Amino acid sequence: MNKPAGMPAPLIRLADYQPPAWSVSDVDLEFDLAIERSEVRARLVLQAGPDPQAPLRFNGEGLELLEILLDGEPLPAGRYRHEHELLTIEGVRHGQVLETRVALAPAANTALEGLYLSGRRETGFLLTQCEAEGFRHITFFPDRPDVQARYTVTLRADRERFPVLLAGGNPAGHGELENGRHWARFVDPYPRPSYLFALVAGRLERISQDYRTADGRDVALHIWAEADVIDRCDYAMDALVRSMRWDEQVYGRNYDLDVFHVVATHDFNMGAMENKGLNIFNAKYLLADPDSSTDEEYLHVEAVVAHEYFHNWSGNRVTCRDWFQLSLKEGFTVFRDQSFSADMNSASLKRIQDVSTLRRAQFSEDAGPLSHPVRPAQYREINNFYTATVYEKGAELVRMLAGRVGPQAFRQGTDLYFERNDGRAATIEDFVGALGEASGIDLSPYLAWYGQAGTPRLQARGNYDPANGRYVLELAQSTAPTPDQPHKKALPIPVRLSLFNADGQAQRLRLADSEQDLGTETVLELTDQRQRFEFTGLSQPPIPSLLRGFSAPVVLDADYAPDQLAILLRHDPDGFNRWEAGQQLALMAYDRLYRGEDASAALQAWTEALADLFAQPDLDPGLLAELLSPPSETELAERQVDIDPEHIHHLRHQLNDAIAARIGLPPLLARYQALAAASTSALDASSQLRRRLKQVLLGLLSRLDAKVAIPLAQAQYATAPAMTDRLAALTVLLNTGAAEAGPALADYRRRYADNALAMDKWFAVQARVPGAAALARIEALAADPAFSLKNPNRVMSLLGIFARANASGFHRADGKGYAFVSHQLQVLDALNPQVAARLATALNGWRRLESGRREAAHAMLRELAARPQLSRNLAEIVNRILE
Ligand code: 0A1
Ligand code: ZN
Repeated sequence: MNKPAGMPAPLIRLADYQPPAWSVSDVDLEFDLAIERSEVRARLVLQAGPDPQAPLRFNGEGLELLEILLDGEPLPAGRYRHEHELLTIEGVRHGQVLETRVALAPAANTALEGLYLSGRRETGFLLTQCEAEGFRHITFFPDRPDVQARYTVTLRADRERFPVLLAGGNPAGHGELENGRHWARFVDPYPRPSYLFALVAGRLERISQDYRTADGRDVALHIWAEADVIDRCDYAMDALVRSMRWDEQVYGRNYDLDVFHVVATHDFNMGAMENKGLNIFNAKYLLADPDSSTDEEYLHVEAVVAHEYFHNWSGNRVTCRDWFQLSLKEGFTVFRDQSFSADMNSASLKRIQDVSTLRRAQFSEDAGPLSHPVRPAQYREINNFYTATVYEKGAELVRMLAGRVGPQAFRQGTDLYFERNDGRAATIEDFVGALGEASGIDLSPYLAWYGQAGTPRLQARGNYDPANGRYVLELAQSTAPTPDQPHKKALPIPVRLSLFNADGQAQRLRLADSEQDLGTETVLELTDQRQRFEFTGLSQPPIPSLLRGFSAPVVLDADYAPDQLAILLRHDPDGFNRWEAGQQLALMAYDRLYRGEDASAALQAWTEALADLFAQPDLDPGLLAELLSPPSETELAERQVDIDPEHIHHLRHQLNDAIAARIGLPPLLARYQALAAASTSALDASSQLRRRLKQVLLGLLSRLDAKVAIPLAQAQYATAPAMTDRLAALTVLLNTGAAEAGPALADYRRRYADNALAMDKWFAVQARVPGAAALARIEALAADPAFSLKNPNRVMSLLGIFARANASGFHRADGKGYAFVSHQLQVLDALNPQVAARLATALNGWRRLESGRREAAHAMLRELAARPQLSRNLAEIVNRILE
């Protein structure tokens, strides 16, 4: 299944888009399934494109062609060619039926794309993954999303070995065959692209629930998993039902088949997949129980279940014309799942977490050579574009559009979009156009956001004139050049703002030349490079609270004084901007510490405000936990060139130390103990938030006085009622280097030896431990019999965490971290190119490292690029990083 590159894969460009020369209206698939060798018969009704004389060229990779017929007649060898992963036939006619029979080897498929085996040969089950271009590994087909066809799928297999047979669509019969075999048929009434095809076959258990849609359809919901984990699916079912209701209520979208299947697998390259009627999930995002899942994992399950379900409309009923439009379904669906989670939990905490993720994953992606627009203009390997930019920044763009048109017009716009494009393969213009039409607002300037890479910087400078009570806010934007885009345009940037006085009161807003009272919050739209906005009627110099709710995905550069930010941190009623003020203060302190300057003013303003907030008994514990957490090392590193990750790691410690010292040991301890005494495994939101605060407090205590914190962590580990507390305790034991960490790790391993997802966390928690000893620990773990390069979750838990979330451990000055990962990458690439490519993105920032590390990383990348056997996936990433 691996695709040796040989020569570089061709560059595919958005500008070259052409509708398909030959399309397919009806697909009839028959599978004879077995672990080692399966056979697929496909009957395709051909549809001519604009030129009926054009040759038919269908994709097909790794297929053993057994038979080929046209209108029932075998095609002679001279009538077709099968080379370079294409099947070419000249002289076919509209309406003819092309029939092929091919053989596949599922058990040998380690790339986990196409038809493959999950688990062991003796006990595992078969499943498929087709997005983006996996269907061509199953049969010959025009494997592109603008070919939409009606599918009938028949599965045949040994009943004993494969008692459960599932495919997307409605069930359309099943029965017995000779020799202990059986069959099942499925028909999907909705035309759909090939990437949404799926089947599952094997020994699986299920939980089920009946559901009636708002428009009156009775749907059977089934969640399937292997017997040992089926009792961990209840939360996913609960989340599914809530997602379905929410989409009915908020977007007016109903489910449209009689059955909805969800299946969990431990062997999956990504999070989950929205196949029509048959969602397939990485078990990590479906299974949950208090004993082995953290609170954070519960939130992920809720979000991913919703995400995949929401794709049924934003993705399946309306799909993408081509893969350049990927964010049409992904950005919109992430926005939808974010809104759902915000409605289910605390909206401001959700916003804080989403913005943190964006900054950590997307801003850093955008700051290196892998930077690309939300709608990329070109790619060599589409699987490399399932990125934070397409997903998370894409969601921010939808959020901006939604904010611009307002909630009512947004709903009218999405209704129009779904209605007009139902059953079609659409573009981003179709989406933005529908919102524009429904709202009567020209949104076309926002299209520039989709085509322009890089994170804009928004500069804000304020000037107050006490003589006339006027405040002039000057806003200016700039975006640094990115690969392929040396010149950047001005983008429309919505700046939601309030103005506060020194007592922390929001002022009424009135713009000069206008009589209108805008209330205490308004949105300014910066459309040019630079604009001035003048507010009148202010009796005191105002403190601007800018980009409230993070109204645009930009980096803000405002000339705040520490005291002004401290006022926002104490008083801003908007939870997000209150947190943001604290982050800005932390960054101000960090910048000074980094430059070796006096940081005391910023540190003092920040920690004093935090200590006061800490003392407020009624402050939401979840918000407090976030307030007490400085920006991540990745975010801090964004601010520098010549990065020394170890230095940054130490500076971040100093920020934590400053918070801990200011609050002081007795209050921290008292609060921790109060929370610990009330520990339960309850999953309600408030219990979760208190656990989160407890975890942050234990971390601060460990900075302040390890001798106090270690016994607390040890006790917390021993008595933890649920995984969140257990893992938090283990983290502190490991990070403090406590001798007690060893027995705790051994205990954890004994307890969870048979639980793959819990063992992933055992690897991850160790992979995250910073510092010089990290590499030796990782090497030992990579040699552990429980480690396997064949399982993507295990790979990401150890190597992914090490390379992407342990900067001080990975970016060693001696370059040995790079050498180790390079070796692993080469072995991994031969097994699973998608996962290898994802791991390699950890080196995106190499150019901004200090010179010694830069040289070492550069040498490693050049050496890797020179390897002859690299997959197309890894080759593209390494070459783009090197460009
Ligand atoms: N569409 C899925 C993500 C996905 C993409 C590619 C995959 O295999 C290469 C698998 C899943 C989603 O957004 O959930
Ligand atoms: Zn998605």
